[in-house]
Amino acid sequence: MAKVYIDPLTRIEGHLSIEMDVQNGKVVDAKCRGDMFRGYETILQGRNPVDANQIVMRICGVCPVSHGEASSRCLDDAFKIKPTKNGRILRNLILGANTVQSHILHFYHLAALDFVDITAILQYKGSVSSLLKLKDWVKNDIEVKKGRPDEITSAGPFLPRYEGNDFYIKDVDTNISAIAGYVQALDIRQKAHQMVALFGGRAPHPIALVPGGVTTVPTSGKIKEFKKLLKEVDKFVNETYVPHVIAVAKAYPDYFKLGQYTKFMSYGVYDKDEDRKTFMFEQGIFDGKLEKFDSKKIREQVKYARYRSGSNLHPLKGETIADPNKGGAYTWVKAPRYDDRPMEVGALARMVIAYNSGNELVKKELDGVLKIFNSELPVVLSALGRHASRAIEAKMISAEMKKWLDELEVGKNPRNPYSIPDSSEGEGLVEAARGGLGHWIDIKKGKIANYQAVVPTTWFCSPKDDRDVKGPVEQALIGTPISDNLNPIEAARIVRSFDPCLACAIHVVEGDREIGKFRVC
Ligand code: NFE
Ligand code: MG
Repeated sequence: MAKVYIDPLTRIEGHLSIEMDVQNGKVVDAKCRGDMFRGYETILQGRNPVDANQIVMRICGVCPVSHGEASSRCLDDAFKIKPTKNGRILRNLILGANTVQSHILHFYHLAALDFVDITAILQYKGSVSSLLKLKDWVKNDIEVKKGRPDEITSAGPFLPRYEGNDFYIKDVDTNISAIAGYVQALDIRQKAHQMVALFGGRAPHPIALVPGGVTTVPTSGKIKEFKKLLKEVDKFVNETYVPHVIAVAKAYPDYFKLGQYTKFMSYGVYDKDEDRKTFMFEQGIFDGKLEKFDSKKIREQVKYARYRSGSNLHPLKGETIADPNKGGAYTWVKAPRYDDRPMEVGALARMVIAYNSGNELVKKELDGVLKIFNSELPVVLSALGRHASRAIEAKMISAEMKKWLDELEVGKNPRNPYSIPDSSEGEGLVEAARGGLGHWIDIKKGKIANYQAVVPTTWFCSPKDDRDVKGPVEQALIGTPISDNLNPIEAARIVRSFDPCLACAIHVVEGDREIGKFRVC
């Protein structure tokens, strides 16, 4: 049996390492480690409750919108208010623009280079200046790597890379097309950020998300500008992103069988009413069959996490007491469980729950994908299913955003007023790009007595729980074939298909510590 480490796992947000036992070319055991500690939940204690909104957005630069939205809803609940109709729609639009941006980021800039051969750009014969520039960068990266094969270099974004004969797509045209998509995606993400800023005040940390709605009054000028940007983003999603995901899926059909997991949770998202009763993507639990979601069943367990907080607490009573040297603990990520079960969250979870809830739009899109691959639903519960779900979702959200813009009431009130109660409790649930995000607040004497965030990556990158049941990524890795222990690209593909963000998952930074040395990936 060999120990195989990916430390750190690059091209994700934050620091994650994976430890695997590999026997006869297959993963037989896996540990998912979040290697840094931050501490936002403790920073919040004693502050004005409305400050939470702006502070929690600093948890992450990739999904600040979702933290701002979860926090606003959490304060809505604690202040006993609801958003106005405009406030609800503007929140949907800001979140939608951020999610589409995030999915494009994940596919092209975080995951694609596990499949696409970046060195194919050296055979590019065209004249697009950005691609010619890229050709020079890649050439330079290869030169640097030749001189210092075992060192991490900061020469460029593409190296070090996994080195193996059969790791990448062979067709030069497909590779060059995907690489052109990689470059174009940078520009499209900027446009999506501009969409966030139009109604959110700025990006990436929008200032307009507040309890009761959004501070930006929708004007016809802003709506027109948003529509213009959306048209370009929508075109890219339909004509470039979706076809590239299909090309990768056709080249790597095995990944419809790898990285499987079968328990899913969604808090429901893109609210259709101000009471959060109806959604574009439904709320629910799927574990062989659909179940009704009940947030009272959420707990965080810490047997293997570096905390001496009480274990198995509901987030309203949650604690964040760091214990860096705790015996047996192997991560800073807690183990959230729903009714004692580790749940996968994210676009795939949203699609599976919507599909099983009878969502006609999702059914049409998912059935379309299954038809292309001549397959049935279970294949979707896999690494490729996660990529496909993000692409489908980006397409659907882009289409839906056009309708939401038409539902806005020009010049009308985007938010309801609030007053801060002396004591109250609140819960704010939203679906971030990476999955279900929950914030909980306990207000005493008008200040934050306790604030807890349970984040998507905490769900899927969780360690073993109090009953020694592994987290979703750990379980999904078991059985993965590893062709070369020094280049475990197959495992990296599985982990990355979940789109981990450790900055979100732990929300704390331990300074003065070497995060790790690595020579793979
Ligand atoms: Ni830092 Fe985040 C998203 C949230 S993930 S990216 O999406 O919430 O755990
Ligand atoms: Mg937390």
